[in-house]
Amino acid sequence: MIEAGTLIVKILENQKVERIFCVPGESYLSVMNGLQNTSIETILCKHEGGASMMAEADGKLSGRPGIAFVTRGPGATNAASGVHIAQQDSTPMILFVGQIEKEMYGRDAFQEVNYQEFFGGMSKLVIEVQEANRLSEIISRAYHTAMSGRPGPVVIALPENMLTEKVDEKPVDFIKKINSGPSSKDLALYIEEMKKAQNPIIIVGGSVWSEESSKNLEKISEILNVPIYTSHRRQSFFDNFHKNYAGDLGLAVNPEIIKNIKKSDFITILGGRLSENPSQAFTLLNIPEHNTKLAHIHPSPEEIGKIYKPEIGIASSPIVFVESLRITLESFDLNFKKESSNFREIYNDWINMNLNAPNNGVDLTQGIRELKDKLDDDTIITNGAGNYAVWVHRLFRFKKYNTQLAPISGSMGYGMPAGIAAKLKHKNREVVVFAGDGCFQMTSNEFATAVQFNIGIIVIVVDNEMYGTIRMHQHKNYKGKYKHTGLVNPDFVQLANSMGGKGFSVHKTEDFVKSFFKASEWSKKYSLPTLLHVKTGSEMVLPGKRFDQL
Ligand SMILES: Cc1ncc(C[n+]2csc(CCOP(=O)(O)OP(=O)(O)O)c2C)c(N)n1
Ligand SMILES: [Mg+2]
Repeated sequence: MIEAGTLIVKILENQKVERIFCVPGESYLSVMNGLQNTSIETILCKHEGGASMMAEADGKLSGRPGIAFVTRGPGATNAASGVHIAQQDSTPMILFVGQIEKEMYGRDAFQEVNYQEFFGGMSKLVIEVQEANRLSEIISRAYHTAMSGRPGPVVIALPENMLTEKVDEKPVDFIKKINSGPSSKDLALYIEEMKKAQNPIIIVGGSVWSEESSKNLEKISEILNVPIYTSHRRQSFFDNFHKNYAGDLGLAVNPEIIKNIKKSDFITILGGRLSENPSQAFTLLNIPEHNTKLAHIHPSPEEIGKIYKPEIGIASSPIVFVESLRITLESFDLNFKKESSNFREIYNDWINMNLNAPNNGVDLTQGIRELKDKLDDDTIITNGAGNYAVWVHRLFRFKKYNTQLAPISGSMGYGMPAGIAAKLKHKNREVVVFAGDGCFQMTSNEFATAVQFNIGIIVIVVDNEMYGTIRMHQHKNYKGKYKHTGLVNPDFVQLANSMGGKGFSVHKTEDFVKSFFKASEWSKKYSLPTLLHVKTGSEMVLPGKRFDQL
């Protein structure tokens, strides 16, 4: 007989969970006790928002649920930020919440929250475990739910007195991901439409991808002779140096990309949903019916037809779809000669465009341009939300799969916890976090977590002394009225030093790369985080654009 809390740990061991992210609480002491003696690493965070974002990023990297543990109402409400990201970004994740004792329900007991009501609208499943002997069944269901169809978050509430029950249950074995796939008829129809099309394009997105599927898509693009666009913040799903890569559908998008997509006579949305940002506020395609042919391939049939009515709808994991399509295409000798389009020229022009520099402060454009050429291909770049991220998305080029971790949900504060999760998973790779001064201060406390767990990441804080994105919107809508978007910042270098890492300041563009490598060396030597405080001034609002040029 073992305590239910220990059974949970054994179930997670069977799932090959490498680490969990948590803020402790007395409500789940029994699980914490189980975690004393296990191969699973426990990452103690400073805030449940950080813990849940780390778990979400872990899920993004592994394709299996990232795991977070938090306690009761205060922990769960703090953790909601990561759950919401998992929902919007379609990331498998399980949030375990220590719950009050069963006998006290409904009395507004200490820290009581109705999790069904609270998380109901932002998770795939919220479930409370009433009997310890059903833990294997419920966690098995949670794993299947989090990974299947459109992946997403599951919340499991664990009443305190259930956790201390003694049980004699077998922990459920490893739970495999169930994949949907295309029928041979689906594939034949799709290939038929590809043959007829003059200038087809494919837009890659979603979350069910892998290194191998990215390679399969390269092959497909070569055989079909089709340009590949990546969706917002999914730039590393396709090698940006490949001759068929055509650019990304992000914020502040290249207008030529929009023109090209609008000219296409056959558009494939592959894996994603073409949500608000990549669809440029739902203006890219007509809704519900576009005026040219549309194929939508998504792991969940419920997502197909939700917004766009496709000519061809295929409920398939994109991983399985591209594998089957590649094999089918390679077994025939088909000729897919298409109109030659100038998509690659458009992409290169955009990447290499001459962009105005600021009169004062560091020129982020030049800094990133110089840095990107010097980093290894497997470097992982993370960020949160803010205009600084537009520089990152526009100027970086991603070669290897899943080297970009950025929230589709547009959550500030994501870069720091995502960077921690990435470095824990890939200890020998460089991890670079980009954060605005506003963004960083949402999760800067997790810098101390990185110190505690010897996580040698480099955090680049882009300091323009404001919530620049919102200032930009003020400028566009209420020109001249800029109250409530200015920031009085701490001394970021001292902040990093005081937490036990090391801060470096960058005041001149020419010092950017030099300081970066100093920071990188220090991080490697001591296995501790470093911070690069980059003073950009407040002149530039977007790459190459001053406020007065908006
Ligand atoms: C959690 C969260 N709160 C608020 C916002 C709204 N928001 C979007 S960008 C932004 C400002 C970001 O400021 P900063 O990180 O300094 O980047 P900058 O725009 O100045 O480059 C705000 C407040 C958000 N996206 N996420
Ligand atoms: Mg800022």
